[in-house]
Amino acid sequence: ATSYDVIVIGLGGMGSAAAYHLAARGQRVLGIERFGPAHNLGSSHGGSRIYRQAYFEDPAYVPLLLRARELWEKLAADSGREVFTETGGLMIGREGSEAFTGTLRSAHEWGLDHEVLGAADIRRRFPTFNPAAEDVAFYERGAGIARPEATVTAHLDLARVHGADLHFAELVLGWEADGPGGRAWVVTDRGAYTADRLVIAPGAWAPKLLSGLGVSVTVERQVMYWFQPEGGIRPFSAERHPVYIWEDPDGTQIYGFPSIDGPDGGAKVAFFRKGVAGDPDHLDRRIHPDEIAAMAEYLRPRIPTLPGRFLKGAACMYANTPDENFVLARHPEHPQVTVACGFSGHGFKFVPVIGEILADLATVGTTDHPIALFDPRRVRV
Ligand code: PYC
Repeated sequence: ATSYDVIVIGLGGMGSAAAYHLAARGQRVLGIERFGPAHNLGSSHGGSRIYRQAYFEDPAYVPLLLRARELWEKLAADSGREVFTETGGLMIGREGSEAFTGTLRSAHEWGLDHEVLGAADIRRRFPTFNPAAEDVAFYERGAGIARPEATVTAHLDLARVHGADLHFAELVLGWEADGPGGRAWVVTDRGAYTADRLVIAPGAWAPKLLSGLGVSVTVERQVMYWFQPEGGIRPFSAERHPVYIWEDPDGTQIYGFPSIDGPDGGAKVAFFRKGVAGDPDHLDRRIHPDEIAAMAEYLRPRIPTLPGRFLKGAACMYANTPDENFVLARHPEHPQVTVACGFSGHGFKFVPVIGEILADLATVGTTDHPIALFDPRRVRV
């Protein structure tokens, strides 16, 4: 079997970042991906992901987001690709909501710059939105858009520059690890490989490739929608329009983006969660008329001009843990194996820092980044 320092299984958002950070540290890296580079069959496609700092999910994510932002800038400079665009971000909800009050809590805890807007301020500053009188919003200037395909391509290109071998259209059939301190082995449909360390970043294939973690990962089908707004795209341009998450009193959240694909590209919007269970090998990739109608109907009272004309949709997958926190750790049963999974629909904004953490864990065994929240032993389900 051909031998490496580290083999990375899965070259989507997280795996491609790990391959780059490991190769840049001088490790001999093999990356293996079942599909092509920057493909659209997993969780890292669709042109845009939200980046935000005042994190309602848990303030413990904030230091990682601050480091991620530095690394987004570095990745853009090193690759010459537009991987990140600052647009500002608006979190709309009621007092007490996750989107508003949770975000504010993080901002206060970490002293993050922000503005609080009432319904009239929201309407004046961002006239595409039609909030209820009781809605309030948290605005942060440093939020923006991370671009998944450009990011994966940038990390893959840079990994190659640093000497990584990257294999595409190669299916991992299985992996094994010898006892503690021993080597790891990977068998694919094309060959067998061995390495001192393994990094497994399987995305939605986590339930099929990983066992013994002690935390369950379940796969959810999600749909992204692009609409051409009524009255034109101008009010949705990235110079005028923030990324946003809008939470209803019943807990439903939508999220969306300004228009970034030119005058005919529309603007993207989606429900955050509320998906149905999916199997990554048999995902329903069609976008059904009733789904489009439900989204358009939901948008009409809230962002009235957005659902002008439906342009296209795309299905992707979340890989959810029970508490929606990531799994990022050495494998509890195999210290030479590092795992990154369960990003639960909110991982992409962290991609560059996850790559750095995976490189730390795979080479040194520990990291200075705060990752206690991602220990697979935190929940037993
Ligand atoms: O993490 O901001 C986010 C997000 C919004 C929708 C899916 N993820």
